[in-house]
Amino acid sequence: MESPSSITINGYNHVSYHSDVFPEEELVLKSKSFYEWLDKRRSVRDFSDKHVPKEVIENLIKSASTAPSGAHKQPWTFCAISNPALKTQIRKEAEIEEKINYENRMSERWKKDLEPLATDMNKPFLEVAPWLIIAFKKAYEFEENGEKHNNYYVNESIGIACGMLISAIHNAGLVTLTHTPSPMNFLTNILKRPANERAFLLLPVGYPKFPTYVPDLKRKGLDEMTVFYE
Ligand code: IYR
Repeated sequence: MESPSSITINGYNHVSYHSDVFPEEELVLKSKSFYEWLDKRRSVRDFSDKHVPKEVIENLIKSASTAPSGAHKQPWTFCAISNPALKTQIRKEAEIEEKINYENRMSERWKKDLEPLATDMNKPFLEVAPWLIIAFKKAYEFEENGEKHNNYYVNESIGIACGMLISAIHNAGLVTLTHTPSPMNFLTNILKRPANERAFLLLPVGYPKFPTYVPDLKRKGLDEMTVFYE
């Protein structure tokens, strides 16, 4: 008997779902090639100002929005900024916070840990990259009747969405880095976001400057980060 294309559970419609099923040999090859491709991604700090079409940014954000989220509340807003005056203002205010971070708020040990990454309080990429995407998390929301409700697993949800966004950026042949000016409240003010939105992560998006160098980092091997229980 053919299975129905939809069923009802708790009064809600559920549609039939099929995942791709591959022969084992192909499964191994596909998982390996995906890993090898993802392993080529690097955080890049030096951007070219080369144009990236708005439609690309729309597709990247739509990719991020496919992330799973607590009770499917999708507790996020993505602000995509190409406006030069706004980028300049964001750079100015981010660098003010970063200067305080690097000079006062960060421990010596922290700064030592950042030395291999060659990052400092100067953030030219905030002006040079053609786009900045800022992910805001929505801790709570108001329903149409004005009732306030909290969202669930907000950090997990937006963290996963940002991970998928980073993968989508890599897939497009573009680069990014996870910039975390802290505190990030200035972004709420500059972008006039409502009180229920908190800036979570800032991702410049564009092409790398040529030539670009990235630190010669090694990633942990499987045996350093995995425990199998078979
Ligand atoms: N928030 C600062 C400092 C910084 C912190 C870590 I941990 C990094 O991996 C990189 C930078 C900044 O964005 O520069």
